[in-house]
Amino acid sequence: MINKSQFPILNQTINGKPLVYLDNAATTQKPQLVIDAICNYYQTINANVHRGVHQLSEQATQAYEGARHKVAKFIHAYSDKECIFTRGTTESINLVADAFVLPRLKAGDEVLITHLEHHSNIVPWQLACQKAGATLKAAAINQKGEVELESFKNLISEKTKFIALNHVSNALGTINPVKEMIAIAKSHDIPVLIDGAQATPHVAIDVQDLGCDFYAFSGHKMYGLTGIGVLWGKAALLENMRPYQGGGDLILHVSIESSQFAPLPNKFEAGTPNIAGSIGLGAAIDSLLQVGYETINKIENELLNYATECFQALPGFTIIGTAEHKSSVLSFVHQHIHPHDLGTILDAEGVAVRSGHHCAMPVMDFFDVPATTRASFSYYNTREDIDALMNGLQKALEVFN
Ligand code: C6P
Repeated sequence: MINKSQFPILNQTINGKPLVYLDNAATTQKPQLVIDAICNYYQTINANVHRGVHQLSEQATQAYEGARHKVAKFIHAYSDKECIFTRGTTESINLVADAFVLPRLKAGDEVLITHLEHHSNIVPWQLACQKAGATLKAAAINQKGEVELESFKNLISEKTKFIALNHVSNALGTINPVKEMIAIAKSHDIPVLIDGAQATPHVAIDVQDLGCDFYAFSGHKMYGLTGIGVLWGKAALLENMRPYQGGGDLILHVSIESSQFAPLPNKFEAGTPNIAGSIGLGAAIDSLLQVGYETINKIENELLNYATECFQALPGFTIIGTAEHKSSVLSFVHQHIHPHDLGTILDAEGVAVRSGHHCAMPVMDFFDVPATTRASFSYYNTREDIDALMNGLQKALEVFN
């Protein structure tokens, strides 16, 4: 049974109005189950992992590795050791750019992304390409905000050494046909990373079925904490990569002259990890699976359809991003009212949305807008929340008339 009361933060007023939280693509709120898991960890078993023989350290290690096991099952990894805990999607992508792509990239090579990417899936590739003298290419998108598959195919050549694609666009909500795109990449023998930051809260992930080489996601977008995320990679590739950072916990033996690195996954987890964050991510996975993607999709699709319908009655607004396959994101602009003004007026009504470029400036450039206002829905949102959004937008129209 889905109940907002399972998310304590939602039970408050903002500016004297009940909070309506529609900024879930930026970060989701945390269910009591996740909050309890963190409290329980700190109240009962807090200790460093992989280090002590004392009981607390063993319990903390068990809980930490238990969370890794949950992650592995959640994304259908071949094994737990392929799941590296990172700070989030951004760090996961940087890890691959630095430790896998850069050492294999030569002058004249190309890395391929799409025009729909978040900056976290653009800038690491720019940095790697600049260092290697390689070129970053981006497949075109259409007016609906969908990737043009012909452009994607046409940009692949023998120069293409790596492909990085988002699964779901944060700015528009487009769900990309990544399985098909991965198959195209694989027919050319090109390794692929999928940025799954916006996918895991909405789409069941099976990395084996997708056929990609790396999959990156963040805990906080899927009801877990900030500062924790995952890089999944095929063991054979991870094993042949150099460590991304040096430090404790990733070594077998160190002398002043050289170091021998620990096997996966420790090789990529230098220093004391985010133990509480990992345990919270395990609890977040439990809570997501308890609700189930079928229910999540049913609720979120209904909310998206209802909100899209409601927009027809609002004069002067345009929805940006009308892809056939969309997650529960509604990005929009008004012909006269700036997105930041819309965001401020909505905030006065207790409605939290995001206004800005959403760290996807190439998408904004394509649609020739400086920014959009973005409402992004979770399964804990209701039709009443959409009504509050619409009332807030009506107020904005009155203010600016
Ligand atoms: N998008 C948004 O409001 P981090 O910050 O590492 O957890 O995630 C980065 C990231 C990467 N890819 C995509 C598709 C994303 O949406 C994000 C984060 C947030 O849209 C914050 S900018």
